[in-house]
Amino acid sequence: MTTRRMLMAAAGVLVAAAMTGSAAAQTKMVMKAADVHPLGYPTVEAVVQMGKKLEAATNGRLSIQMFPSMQLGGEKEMIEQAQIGALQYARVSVGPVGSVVDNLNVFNLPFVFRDTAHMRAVIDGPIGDRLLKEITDNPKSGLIGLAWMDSGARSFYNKQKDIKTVADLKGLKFRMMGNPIFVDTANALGANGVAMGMDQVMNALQTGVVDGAENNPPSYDSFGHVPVAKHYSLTEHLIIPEILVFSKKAFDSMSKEDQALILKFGKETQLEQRKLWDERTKVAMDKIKAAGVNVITIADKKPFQDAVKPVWDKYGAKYADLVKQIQDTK
Ligand code: GTR
Repeated sequence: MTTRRMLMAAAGVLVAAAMTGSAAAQTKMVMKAADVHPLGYPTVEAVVQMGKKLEAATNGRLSIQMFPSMQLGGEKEMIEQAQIGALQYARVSVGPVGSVVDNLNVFNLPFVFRDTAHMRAVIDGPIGDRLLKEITDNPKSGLIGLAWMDSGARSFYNKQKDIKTVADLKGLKFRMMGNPIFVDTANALGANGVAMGMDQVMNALQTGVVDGAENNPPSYDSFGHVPVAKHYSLTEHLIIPEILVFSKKAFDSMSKEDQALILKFGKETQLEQRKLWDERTKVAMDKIKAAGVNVITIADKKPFQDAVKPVWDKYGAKYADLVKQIQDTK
């Protein structure tokens, strides 16, 4: 993280203690939240709404100031800021959190979920609860796991050509999120995976450092990549939930009552965000098609699933128990 960002992060924390009555009960806190997406995006909107609920429940004593659109950097930087307590809420993909709490990487394996409905059943059930708790209980994470959010399925888009088969991916350079599993996934498919934060992707696409990237329809649209990379193939190779985490350092400084509110309203965002997600996905897909993008449906994903076997050979065994439970989830 740059010094400038560190300073911005630290300066944005506004904690004013009103010294009448019990200090814990009276502490006014403007908590900072960050997201890589702009205002109005489902994950951002869900956290803004949660802030309003917190304000209403505490007569304005607890509130949230949202820093959208990568104002505080990429997700890796946001996680670091939450760990040191300079940021309270970070809404990030599970992708980068896998480097902090290893078991979360199970969600980062290609084709681990049958479809998005399966992913929802898993995050809403005991596996979802267990993994959120693992974040909170891990003494090294510095984070409290509050809720999962929806992020649909990720598919490849690129500047060069329609991708219909695995062979079509050969030699193309794709930006992947910063986690070795994703780079290995792109490589196993015959492409070249290049890891970078979202803050660098637009430039990399424009300058040709990469030929494409991969994401769900709302992100492909809202990051402004549609006009730059007009071939979109619904490979749906990764279905990675989003996660809302809270700074453990900040949490530990709060009263028990306030902690309970953070947990309760945090968890409620899981289903609230989902509604916003479904609406936004429809709108984004319509926009993508209206922009003249070739949206290719992949009827048979089996060749893609077969091609990523090396990724499963390399990482899968470690998570075998969780994978089995995921597969058994109806
Ligand atoms: C989006 C996701 C972000 C971030 C981004 C990326 O779908 O909402 O959290 O992971 O993808 O590709 O960096």
